Amino acid sequence: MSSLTPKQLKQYEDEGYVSPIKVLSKNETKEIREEIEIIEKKWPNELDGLGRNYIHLISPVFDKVCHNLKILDAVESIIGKNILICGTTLFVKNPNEEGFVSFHQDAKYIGLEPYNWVTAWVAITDANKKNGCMKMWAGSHKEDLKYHNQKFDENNLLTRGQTVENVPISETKPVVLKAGQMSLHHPKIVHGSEINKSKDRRIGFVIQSYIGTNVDQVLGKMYVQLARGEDSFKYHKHVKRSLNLMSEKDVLLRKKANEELSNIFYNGAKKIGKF
Ligand SMILES: O=C(O)CCC(=O)C(=O)O
Repeated sequence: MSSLTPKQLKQYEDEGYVSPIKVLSKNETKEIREEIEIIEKKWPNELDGLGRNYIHLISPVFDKVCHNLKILDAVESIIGKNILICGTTLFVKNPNEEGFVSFHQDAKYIGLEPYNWVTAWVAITDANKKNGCMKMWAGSHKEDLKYHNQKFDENNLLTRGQTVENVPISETKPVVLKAGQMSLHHPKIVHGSEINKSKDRRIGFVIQSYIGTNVDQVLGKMYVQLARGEDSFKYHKHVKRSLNLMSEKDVLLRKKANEELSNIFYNGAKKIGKF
C-alpha cells in the first residue's frame, strides 16, 4: 500500500524530502529511548563509533521500527513494493557536546545504485532548530553528485567529515519534527545539521536506507532484511530479525556487518575516522 498523498509526493519530487509524517506513538518513542539508555548502561561503548550502525540487528525494539507498516507504506510510495532494509544508524547529539553533521549527499560514498532508495529519519526525541535538526537544501537532489571535501573533523558525525562547500545556508529548510514523526529524504539531497544547544539529547533513528530490491551495493556487502514484497535480484546478504536484546549470535553478526560497512564507507579514503 502507498500512503503518501499527491501533495506529499510532489514535495518529495520538487524538494527532495517530505515531512513531517507521524509514524510512532509517544509510548513507542519512550520505549525506544529507554532501549538506547539500557544498552548504554549495561554495555558501555556498544553504541559508540561504528556501533551506531545496525542497532536493529541486536534489538527487537529497533527491529520493530524498521518493519513498521506506516513507515513502509510511505516508503512504498517512493520506491515501490519490493523493499529491503539495508542499514540503520543512530544519530545522537548530546547536550554540551559539539557533534554536528556537515552538508553532504548520502549517495556520494554509500555505493548503492541505482538511486531507487530513500532514507527515513525517525525522531525519537523532538528535533528542532535549537537541538540541531537536519537542514535540507531543497531541490539540490536534481543536480549531479557534488565534490565533497574530506575534513575528518572530530566532532563531525559523518565518517570522513565529507563536506559540500558553498551551500546557500539561508535557503536551507529546517526539518522540524516532533518525537514519533519522520522525514524521508532523497539519496542526492544536500543536507546537514548543527550542534545541539538544548539541555536534552536529540535522537534520530535513521533507516539508511530502505532500498528497492533492484538496488545493488557496488562497493561491498550489505546485510539486509526483506521488509515487503519479494527479492528476485538477491544482490545482498539476507539476515534474520533480532528476537532478544544483545544475543551473542546477533552481536557477532552485527560486528561482521559493521566491519563490512566500514570498508564501504572508507573505500578509497586516505584516513579512517571515528565512526
Ligand atoms: O541526524 C542528523 O543530524 C543528520 C543525519 C543524516 O545526515 C542522514 O540521515 O542522512
